[in-house]
Amino acid sequence: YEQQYLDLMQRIWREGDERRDRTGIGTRSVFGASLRFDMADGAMPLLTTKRVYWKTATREMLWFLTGDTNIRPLVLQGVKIWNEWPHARYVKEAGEDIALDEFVQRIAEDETFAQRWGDLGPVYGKQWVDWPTYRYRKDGLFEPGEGINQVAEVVESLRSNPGSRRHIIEGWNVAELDRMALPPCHKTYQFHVAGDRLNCLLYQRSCDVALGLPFNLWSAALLARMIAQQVDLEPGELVWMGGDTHLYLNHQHLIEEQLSREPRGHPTLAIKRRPPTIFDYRIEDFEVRDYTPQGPIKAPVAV
Ligand code: THF
Repeated sequence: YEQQYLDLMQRIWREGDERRDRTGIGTRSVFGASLRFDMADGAMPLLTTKRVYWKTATREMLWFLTGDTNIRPLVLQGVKIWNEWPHARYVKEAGEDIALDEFVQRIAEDETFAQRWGDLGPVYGKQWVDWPTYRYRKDGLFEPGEGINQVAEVVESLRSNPGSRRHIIEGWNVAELDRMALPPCHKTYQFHVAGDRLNCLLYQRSCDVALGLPFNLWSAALLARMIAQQVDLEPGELVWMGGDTHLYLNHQHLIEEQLSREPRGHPTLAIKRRPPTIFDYRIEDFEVRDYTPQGPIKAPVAV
């Protein structure tokens, strides 16, 4: 399976069309790509051709499930992957040109500052567990309704109506895109029951293949594993589909290094406890086995 990832990387680098992107860095890109991975027997799509920080990605997933959209809980756990966006906003809106490290330290130390500047807007967590609704009144005006917990509803629908074709968690709330630091990339998750197995399909509108995709694949498989455990199904297939699937031009060293390496072994994930609900998992519940990756390859994230 990892070969599919490396083949995709190679194809984009060789044949992708070069285009300027929102960040100004430039990418090579293909439109429309897919990967399939069988999660039977605990297997996980965790790359071995570079070290992937699966605990970081897992902490991010657990943070999504809390519904939080402020980076502070991540910062306090040493997770840095969302820091660039609030920092860029702070520099722009507060007009104070402070270094990223210093900004992050203020987020950690000053809760009031974090509330003001650490929020990403109504991104994944908010839409997943508290999608806002409204109700029309008799006078034609509308008032706020109760938020929808899509994750809880999918768990419930998988139990009560496994054959449904509507087991969907959607991040793309059209009405709120303009308040998000970044509109969702991994925007749609669909689940599907086949016999005693739970399949998961992730559709991602835009994909940073070198930095983001290793995380996105792990996270989607992790979510599928947690949900499968909650609804007493075996892990099935993970299907990944990408829209604009790209490599940033400043990731050349990463790409060349990674393409020179061979995949090595088949890591698995053990979940050591069965928490009472999908919202009760903790980082200690997860143990990765047989993971002997090659070294990490650092590269800058495009903001
Ligand atoms: N924007 C861009 N340009 N790329 C992305 O991958 C991306 N994301 C999220 C939102 N916007 C994005 C943020 N997720 C890393 C990993 C995931 C990210 C952002 C950054 C990253 O730098 N990973 C490094 C270091 C990991 C670490 O220090 O823990 C790595 O080597 O993997 C994709 O959803």
